[in-house]
Amino acid sequence: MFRCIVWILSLATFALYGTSGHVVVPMTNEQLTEEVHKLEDLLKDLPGEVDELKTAVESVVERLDDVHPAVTRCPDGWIRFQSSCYGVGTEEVTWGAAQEICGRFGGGLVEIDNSAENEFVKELARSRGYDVLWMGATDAFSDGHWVWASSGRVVSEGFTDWYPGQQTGNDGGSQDCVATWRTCSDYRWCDGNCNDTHRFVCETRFLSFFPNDFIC
Ligand SMILES: [Ca+2]
Ligand SMILES: [Ca+2]
Repeated sequence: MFRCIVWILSLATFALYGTSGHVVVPMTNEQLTEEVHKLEDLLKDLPGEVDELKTAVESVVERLDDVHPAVTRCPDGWIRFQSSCYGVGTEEVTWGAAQEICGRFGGGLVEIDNSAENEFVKELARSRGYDVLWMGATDAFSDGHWVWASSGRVVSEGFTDWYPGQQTGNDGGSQDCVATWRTCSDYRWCDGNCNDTHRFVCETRFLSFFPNDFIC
């Protein structure tokens, strides 16, 4: 990603000033088209580079655990899994209220990145005997177009676990918020009315919870 940003800045600088530092004649259409194609190629590589960065961060965090375990702590009562902390809200609230509560802890309703995290969240519900847990995706702004609300990531571009037909239907009502649901084939994803009240799962990165006395 950093490489891409540097490239964009370099391109903008070159287009305005050339290599001499003086304002020059703008690039021709052909030159611009060629540079745009180079940028498009770089953008295609971004998802892979983001995954590499995530892996690198997790590796650094594991090392931090050895050096100073307190650095990677989660808020009291939260559970660590991979590179996040998870809090299960035990009160039944609307989807919007749940998102607001998660925000007070610097996070949001859980966003599922992979099958391991999905299974972890399902087990949070199973082990507690909870039928439903709100998660962080909504299609409130465009029916059937599901987005993870905190990050803005498009749900269909990553891991999904929809119960068949759930991501497109509204069951005659307004079902714009997603939850892991016991009755949806053992906690697969179903949509529900955002104003219904359920328990919920928050997610936040644990690195934002540095202890007050931590000294670098
Ligand atoms: Ca996540
Ligand atoms: Ca909907």
